[in-house]
Amino acid sequence: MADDARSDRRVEAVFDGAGVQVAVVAGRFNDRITFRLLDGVIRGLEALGAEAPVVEWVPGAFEIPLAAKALAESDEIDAVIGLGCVIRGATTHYETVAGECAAGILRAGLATGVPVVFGVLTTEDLDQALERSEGPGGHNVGEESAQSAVEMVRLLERINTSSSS
Ligand code: INI
Repeated sequence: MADDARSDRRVEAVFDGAGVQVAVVAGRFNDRITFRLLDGVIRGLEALGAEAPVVEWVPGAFEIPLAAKALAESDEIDAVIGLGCVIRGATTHYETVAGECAAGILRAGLATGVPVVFGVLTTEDLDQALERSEGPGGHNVGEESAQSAVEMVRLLERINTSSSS
């Protein structure tokens, strides 16, 4: 940005998805929403030139971290995206499901060194979830997650290459 005094030193994100293989772990709970997020991931990856994703389904957000870690350990996978939808009004254990899912996704990435992206909606109600999982041209957290996955793959490649030379 022009008004940012440090902008000349900023390292720009790289969104080149060529050859990047992403795996998606999607929760079936609230799948009206998670299918929409998955559509967003597919659109996002295609726009960046990445491979079509491998997709695995789990019962709900709570199960995403374990499957994400297993996929991240595979040599064929460059990044994992967890897709889920936890709606506060729909559960008495919203904090537990959403919090443990977030913590587990973070741990899966830290344990494997592979980017594991948090594409999980945590919303007050269904309307908010619909607003964040829109079709082409609209706001879709799945699409943003695809961008985050590719950005992190390229970032770690750069860091790992420069630290090994
Ligand atoms: N899972 C979700 O993905 N979203 C929710 O809103 C939700 N609620 O409301 O409870 C939910 N629960 C299921 C949970 O993720 C596990 O699948 C289940 O507890 C079995 O371990």
